[in-house]
Amino acid sequence: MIPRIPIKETGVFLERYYDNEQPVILTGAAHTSVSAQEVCRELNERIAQDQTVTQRLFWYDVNRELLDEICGMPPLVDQLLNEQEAYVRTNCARIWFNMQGHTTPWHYDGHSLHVFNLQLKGRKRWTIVSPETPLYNMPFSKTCIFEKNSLRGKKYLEFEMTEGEMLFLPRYWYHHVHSMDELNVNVNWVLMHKRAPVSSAIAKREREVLWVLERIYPFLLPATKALLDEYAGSGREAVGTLTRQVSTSEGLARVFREILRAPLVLLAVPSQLTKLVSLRRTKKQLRQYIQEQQEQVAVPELVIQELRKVG
Ligand SMILES: O=C(O)CCC(=O)C(=O)O
Repeated sequence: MIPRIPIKETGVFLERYYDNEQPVILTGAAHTSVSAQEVCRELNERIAQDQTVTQRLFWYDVNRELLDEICGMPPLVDQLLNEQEAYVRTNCARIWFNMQGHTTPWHYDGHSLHVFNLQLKGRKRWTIVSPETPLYNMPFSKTCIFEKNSLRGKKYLEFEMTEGEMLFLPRYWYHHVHSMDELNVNVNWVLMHKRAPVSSAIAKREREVLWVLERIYPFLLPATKALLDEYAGSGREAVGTLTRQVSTSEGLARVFREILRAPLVLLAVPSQLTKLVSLRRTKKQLRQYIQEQQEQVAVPELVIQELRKVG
């Protein structure tokens, strides 16, 4: 069972979970009586007006100020984002609106990011797998090859996140997230700790993959170059902290291991196609839903006041 501790127990959190890169749920992180629909409408208005927002496949990358205005940042997260010990990207916050039935597929977050995930509205069911017992990844990627992974022999946790809870998801933990209520809103703040990652199979793989990419940089596609250039908001400097100790033999062995995975990718084509169809469907439902919401009368001032109480 995943541990839960009150967010005000900062010392316990830092010592037991943050420093050891172990997941935990922090309770009492937010409270708002405003409905999910109103939160969604308000955040959407803000997002539409802000030029710096980047729309991703099913979330938005936003700067922390945008989210500060809406729901405030828990002081604990504020402290960690400001530390000299973290690399922080400009758009270090993310907003997720998901309709019932949406499933975020298996992956771990890129850029060696630690995630603070606050459930503002609705409920989500998470399954997370430790980087010590890896799942099969696409070659050179953080996305999993299969959507149905056997968890036998894996170190994993299953739990539900409810309103006001904040999950600390350490770097490299795989996750698969299912939206349970009609509308679900959660926000993330992300950072890369400068300290060397806690040792695990996936931490090692990430370092080796980056080492290989660094060496073939001129031959990379623009998107992969951008991964290195923008890594954790600090680019090649952040990459360098991870690749420093990788030896040539480890790097070359990684190339072979990743290539050996190619046949599995072919086997996974049907499950990847099903996943894409399902993601397109839930995204379309969400677009329609937001459009309907925007056509209704908004009450932004009330919503902002209520949301400011969060955190
Ligand atoms: O909320 C979700 O559906 C997915 C969240 C996630 O993947 C993340 O926070 O990295």
